[in-house]
Amino acid sequence: MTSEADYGEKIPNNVGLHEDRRLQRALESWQPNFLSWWESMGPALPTRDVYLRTAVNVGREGWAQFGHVPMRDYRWGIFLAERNPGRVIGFGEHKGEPAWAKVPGEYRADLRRLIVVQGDTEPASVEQQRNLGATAPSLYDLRNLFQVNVEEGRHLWAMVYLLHAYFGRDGRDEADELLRRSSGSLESPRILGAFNEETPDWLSFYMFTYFTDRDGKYQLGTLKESAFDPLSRTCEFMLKEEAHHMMVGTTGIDRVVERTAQVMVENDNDDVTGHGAIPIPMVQRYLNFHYSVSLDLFGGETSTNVANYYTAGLKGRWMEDRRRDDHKLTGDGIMVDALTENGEIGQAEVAALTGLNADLRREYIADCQSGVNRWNKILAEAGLTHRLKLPHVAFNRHVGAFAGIEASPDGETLSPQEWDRRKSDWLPSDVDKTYVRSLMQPVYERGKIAAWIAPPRNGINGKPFDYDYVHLS
Ligand code: BYC
Repeated sequence: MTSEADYGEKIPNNVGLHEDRRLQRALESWQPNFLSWWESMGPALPTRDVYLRTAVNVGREGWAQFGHVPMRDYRWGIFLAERNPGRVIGFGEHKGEPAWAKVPGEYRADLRRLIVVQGDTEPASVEQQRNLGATAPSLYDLRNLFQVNVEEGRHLWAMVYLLHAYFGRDGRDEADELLRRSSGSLESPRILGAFNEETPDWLSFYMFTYFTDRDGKYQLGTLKESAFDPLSRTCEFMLKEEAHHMMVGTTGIDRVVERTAQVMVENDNDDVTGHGAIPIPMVQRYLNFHYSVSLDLFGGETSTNVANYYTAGLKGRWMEDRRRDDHKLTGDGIMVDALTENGEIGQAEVAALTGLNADLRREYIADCQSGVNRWNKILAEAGLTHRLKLPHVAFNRHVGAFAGIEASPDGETLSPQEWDRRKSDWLPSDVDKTYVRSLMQPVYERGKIAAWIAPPRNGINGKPFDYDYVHLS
C-alpha cells in the first residue's frame, strides 16, 4: 500500500488498484458513467479551466496541488488515509478487537446501507448546485463552487470504491443506482430530504455549505470511528476536503452580513433592498430553513438503527476517544428532545444507545451556534443591534419527535392554521426568493464583486482576490 497517487493511472489512487485487475476493470467501467453523469448533471456553465485543488497525497504535508485544469480533466482519485496496522475498535461490543479489513457477513447489509446513504448525498449536492455558475458574484466564488463540486464528485468515488471493493455484485448495483437517482426527481429522488431541496441562489449555497455540509462533517466524523477500517480511512481523508466547503459557507455568510451591515450603516436604514443588499430578516429566514432541514439529517432522537450501528461498531460518536465512559453505553441514559404526553415540547430520558442521533445533533448544534456568534459579531462591530439566531429544534421539522407538530422559531407550539398564517414570517417567502434571485447577476470580471456581498479577506492558496481563478470558454 502506497500513499503517493499515480497520476499516470486512469483512476489515480493510493489503494494499489493496479494489483487488483478485476476491481480496476469494474471501476474503469463505472468511470464513463460517472463522466456522463458529470457532463449532464454537474456544473452547467461552460469553462475553459478552473484554478482547482487536486488531492495528490494523504500525508500531513502537501496533500494537494493547485493549478488551472479543465474540469472534465479533473483527476477524481481514490484516497484512503494511511493505515494504522495496530488500530483496534474503539466502541461497541467489539471494543478492543482489531479493526476489520473486510466486511463481516453479519454487518454487510447495515454497512452497505450507511455507505449508500453517505454516497447518495455527494452527487446530490452537485446536482443541486448545477446552475449556480450562471450567477456567481465573483470569479473567486465561482472557483469555490467548482472546487466544492469536484470534491463532492471525488467523495462519490470514495464511496463507490468501497461498494465495488467490498460488496461484490450488490455493491456494483448500488454504485450504478447512485448515478440513477437524482436530486428532486419524483420517480427516483435522493435518499435524504435536504438533498432534494433546491439550491437556486448563492445565499442558499452559502447556507447549504454552512449547515448541510456541516452535517457531513459530523456524520463523516462518526463513520471515521467505524470498525470497518477502509470506511474509517476514507472518511478521515474526506474530512480534510470538507473543511474547505465549510469555510466557503462560513465566510460566504460573513460577507453577506458584512455587506448588509455596511449598507444599513451608510444609509441609516434597515431596508437595504434599494441598494441591492439582503435584509437581515431575509438572511434569518434562509438560515431558519437550512438549519431546520439539516437537523432532519440526523434521523430521529430515538433510533434503534443508531443503537445497532453503535453496538456493532459500524458508526461511533463524535470524538469517540475523548468520551470518558465505557464506550459501550449499555446501561446508560441520555436526555433527548421529545414531545411530552400532552403534546408539549420537552425532554425525555432514553437509553443512551437509542439516543445517539440526538447526541450527535447536540454537537452539531453547538458548532452551528459558533457561526451565528461570528455573524452577530460582524453586526455588533458595525454598531447595529440586529442579531441572527438559530431557531428552536422543534421549528419546521419533518423527521423525529417534532415531525408531527408545528412550532415557531421560539419554540412555541402552533395550530396548523396558525403555522400556515405565519410561516412566511419565518421561512423564505416567494417574495424573498424572487428578490434574492433578482440580485443574482453574474460578475465575471477579475477583481469585481456583486453589490450584495463583500469581497473575501483572503484569496485561495495565497493568490489575491483579483486572480484569474476561472477562464470561461
Ligand atoms: N430524510 O432510525 P432513524 C454529507 C430515514 S451529509 C429521509 O430515525 P437513523 C454532505 C432513515 O434512513 C451526511 N429519510 O435514523 C453534505 C431510516 O430509514 P430506514 C450524509 C430519513 O437511521 C453536503 C428511517 O428514516 N451521511 O455528507 O438512525 C454535501 C428511520 O430513521 C431522514 C449520513 O447521513 C431524512 N432526513 O439515521 C455533500 C451518514 N432521516 O433505514 C455531502 C449515513 C432518517 O428505516 N447515514 N431517515 O429505511 C446515517 O448514518 C443514517 O442513515 C441517518 C439516519 C443519520 C441518515
